[in-house]
Amino acid sequence: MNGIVRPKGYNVSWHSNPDIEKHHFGHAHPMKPWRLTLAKGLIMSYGMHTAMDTYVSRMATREELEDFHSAEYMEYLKTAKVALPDDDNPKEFNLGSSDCPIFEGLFNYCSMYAGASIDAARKLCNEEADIAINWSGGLHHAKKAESSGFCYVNDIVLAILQLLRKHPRVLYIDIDVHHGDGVEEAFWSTDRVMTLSIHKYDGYQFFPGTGDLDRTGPDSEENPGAHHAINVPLADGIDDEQYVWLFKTIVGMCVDRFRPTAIVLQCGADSLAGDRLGRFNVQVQGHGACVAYCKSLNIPLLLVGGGGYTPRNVARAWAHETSIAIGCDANLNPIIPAHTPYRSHFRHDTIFPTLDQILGEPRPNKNPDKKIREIVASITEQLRFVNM
Ligand code: ZLS
Ligand code: CA
Ligand code: ZN
Repeated sequence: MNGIVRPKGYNVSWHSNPDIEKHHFGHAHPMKPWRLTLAKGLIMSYGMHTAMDTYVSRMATREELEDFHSAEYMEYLKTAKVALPDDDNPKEFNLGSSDCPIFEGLFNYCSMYAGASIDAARKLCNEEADIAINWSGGLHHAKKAESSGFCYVNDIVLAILQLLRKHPRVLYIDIDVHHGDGVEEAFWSTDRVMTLSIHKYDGYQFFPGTGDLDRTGPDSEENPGAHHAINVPLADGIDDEQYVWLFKTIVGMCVDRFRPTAIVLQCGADSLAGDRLGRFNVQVQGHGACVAYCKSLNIPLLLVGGGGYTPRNVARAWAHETSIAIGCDANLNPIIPAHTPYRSHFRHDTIFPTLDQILGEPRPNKNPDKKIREIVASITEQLRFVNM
């Protein structure tokens, strides 16, 4: 069991539901809810569940979903019939495209991952948890009345709306390799939520094609949301050293200026090296260092999942990040326990697979240090316009 002990006076709540993991987007689709089963197996084989308050998440109600989504879209999502995806002929609300297929149990799947994020946020509001975790959430592209990029219901927006009932200011941070456009757009016009997304950006080709440095919120005198959207566009191959330095520098500046009373961190694991859809060279250590930095701020923290398309590495990252949340990361034996379910999936690399070593073709780093410093300079300037 690696001697996992429950941290004294510090509560971590873990929200999951095995029913979520059983859904299938379709044979060739990169999004595999089964990666959550792999992550859960790893977390439990280390005994980490014994150090957290664990909850089987419930389905969000229609009323809760309609806190953000339109009633028409939710009705359509609930009644949509399974059909072959058709990209050339986009359906209503973008449902039924190859990115967002209609599959068996779709509405239950969405209600469950949303219910988990809402409950996790409520644990933070009630001060029953210091950190709340929902690895099945983090579906940041969904819009009020549109599915987009494998996301149908925006659980992050719903969770932030819960946090705003109690918290004056929420900082949203998104380390998925894709731009967190749905969350940014939802809070575009308020100064109570600051959104920060770090992502691959190349103008228009890489999905969703938004998130340039100068996209900072609607710039008008009357709009309180101006300057509250922060975007960090990066090129392929960024490594741990640059990524973690950027993360700490920019998050540090945002916290100093905005003084959030709660933080939501979307931990999309497609920013890891070797991801099937990603382009970065971030390691499990670097990805986890972002979580550790947020924890060190001692502000109520909601951790959600997101992308991640090489399941064994997604499981590694989220298990490692769970260990950081409960504070046992330094004591874990890096060799994956022999009794871990599906252990053979981790053995692509070595006979003794470890939690932190991932195999991935190193991608050439196309991010000169000068560019990284220019990004920080530009955001420093932007933050001067945020009222303290
Ligand atoms: O952030 O790039 C696109 C849109 C297209 C190209 C792909 N075709 C199929 C549809 C039209 C312009 N979509 C992206 C979406 C990425 C969403 C990331 C979600 C998140 O990580 C949060 C959860 C995209 N990239 C790769 C694919 N789609 C993709 C790759 C392979 C396949 C199989 C299934 C489906 C069709 C063949 C598909 C999509
Ligand atoms: Ca991102
Ligand atoms: Zn992504």
